[in-house]
Amino acid sequence: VEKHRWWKESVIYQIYPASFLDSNGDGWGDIAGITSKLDYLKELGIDIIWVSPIYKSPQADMGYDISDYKDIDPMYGTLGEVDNLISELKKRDMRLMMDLVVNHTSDQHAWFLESRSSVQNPKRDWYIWKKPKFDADGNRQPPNNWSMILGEMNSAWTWDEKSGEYYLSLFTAEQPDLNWENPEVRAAVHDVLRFWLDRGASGFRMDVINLISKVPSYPDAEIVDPVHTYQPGFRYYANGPRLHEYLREINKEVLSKYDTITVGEMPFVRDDEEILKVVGAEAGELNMIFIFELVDIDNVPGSFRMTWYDWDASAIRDCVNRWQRLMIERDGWNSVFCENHDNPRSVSRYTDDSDEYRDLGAKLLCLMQTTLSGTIYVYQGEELGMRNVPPSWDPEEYKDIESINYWKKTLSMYPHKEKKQSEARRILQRKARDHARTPVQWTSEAPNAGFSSPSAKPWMRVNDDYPVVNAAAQLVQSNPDELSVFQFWQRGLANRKKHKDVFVYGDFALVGEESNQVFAYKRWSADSEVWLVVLNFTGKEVEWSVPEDLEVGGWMAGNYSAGKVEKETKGKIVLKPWEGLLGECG
Ligand code: ISL
Repeated sequence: VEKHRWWKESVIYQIYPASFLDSNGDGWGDIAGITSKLDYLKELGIDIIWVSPIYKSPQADMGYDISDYKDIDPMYGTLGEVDNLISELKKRDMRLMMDLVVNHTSDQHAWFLESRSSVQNPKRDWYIWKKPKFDADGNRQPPNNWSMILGEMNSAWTWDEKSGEYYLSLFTAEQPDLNWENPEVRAAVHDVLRFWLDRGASGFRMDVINLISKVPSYPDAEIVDPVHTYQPGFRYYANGPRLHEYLREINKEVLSKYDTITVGEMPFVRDDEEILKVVGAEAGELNMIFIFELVDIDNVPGSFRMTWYDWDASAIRDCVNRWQRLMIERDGWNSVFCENHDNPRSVSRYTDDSDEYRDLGAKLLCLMQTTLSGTIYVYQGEELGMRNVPPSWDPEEYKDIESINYWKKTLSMYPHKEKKQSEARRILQRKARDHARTPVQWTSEAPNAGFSSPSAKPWMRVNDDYPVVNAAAQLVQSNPDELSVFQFWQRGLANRKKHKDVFVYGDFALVGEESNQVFAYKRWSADSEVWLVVLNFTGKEVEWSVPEDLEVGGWMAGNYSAGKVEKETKGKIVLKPWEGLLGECG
């Protein structure tokens, strides 16, 4: 693995600005709120913050629908406040990563308003417009059967009555896809990148960047779901024919002239060779990607998010193993993450978020992430073990456009079917993006947990558990024998940096028998000891045998204890529910 790259060793913290910290009492988080918490983040061990979109936006999809790439939405602040944030970051030797959303714009972006205004407009071709098709009965139909990603029962095409054509809108009708085939569009995007790099940003998280090139014939997708009219079409727009050309062009025109970090969101693609074309050391495209294998672990394969699929530790093991190999054996690079703003809370999803196990579960996942190769991304609140919203919340509390579309569609399709509705409720309770979007719980202060002033009404309801789960309670070490989730992360990140030859750049191998309960691996480098990580991904006591060829000197850390762990180092050991161990071997 190619060493000594700052973007490989850095720890990134994702901020979802609406829910981070509200400094002016309007119920929405803001830039000044972010700036006021930089010391907290520094203390945790963070080097870079990635801020989800703060540009001007009608907020149809919480800022992932941008109407001006070079200005800030007033609800978040001003360009001057971003400059101030950047200089405060620099003082602390930290950096800023912007969120670049250029597969689509808002339907209120000036480019789209022009494009929509008439078939002759010079910007018509900046978006993807197509004539309707007609069925046997003469009814108007979209150009193909692709479904919408954030409203999976709808068509991906939106009808424009005025010009008599459809435009492609893969995510929602408010997010028309840009036409990257048009060189003017690409030049305009390059210009946006330069604007932010010149202002002092250090790089970009690139939203669904692998969807920018579509198969030009726009073929119908195969039917995977006969109940619905529209079908997932990602075979025809994920890693399309010109993707690599476009990415290399971004590099040549812009990135190569700066010292940047780039991470591309890359859903729907699992092919090793295709991935290495993007993130291989010599690829010249992106530093790393977000691949969704781990966070899609409970989706029905081939489907979108609003589905349920059972999984166990062996699925985690297979997925992590594959990724560690791709990095280490083939000199690729990648990101390590369990959470983001599009997924439920990891402690609720991969472990047990009951009062008894929440703390242990969060630490188990921390132990795993801080001992794997890849650039680490911590999502706001993950360092506190924040959990999903309680099942008792009514679907009306959910604010995300995807959840709202899904719930509305369920009610309209099954108005009298209680069973269908409760199934849909159950899916929302497990999978909705809202779970990660509740305000960060800073203190135990009623009613807004320090996110906003007590008299404000937060844009989204605060999770009921804030009196127990909050940052203030976790910053103080009340009991020297016990670490909070925050302190456990702090230690984990520090240990990773101290032994970066092992945990960032080292070798990786699975350990022990294949198991659907325990996931164990070892890490080492040329001149280091071997480290052993053992993770019990069940809520039961499980017996596990230390392999005979591993001489475990001692268990250095574990999620049940603040210091050295007293446990057998040879033969059969008993792992407690959700127990994770880090051992040093001779
Ligand atoms: O649908 C998915 C797989 O089930 C998603 O992972 C999908 O790829 C993802 O939602 C893309 O997310 C990004 O782009 C969206 C935005 O709504 C998300 O918040 C953003 O992270 C459109 O910009």
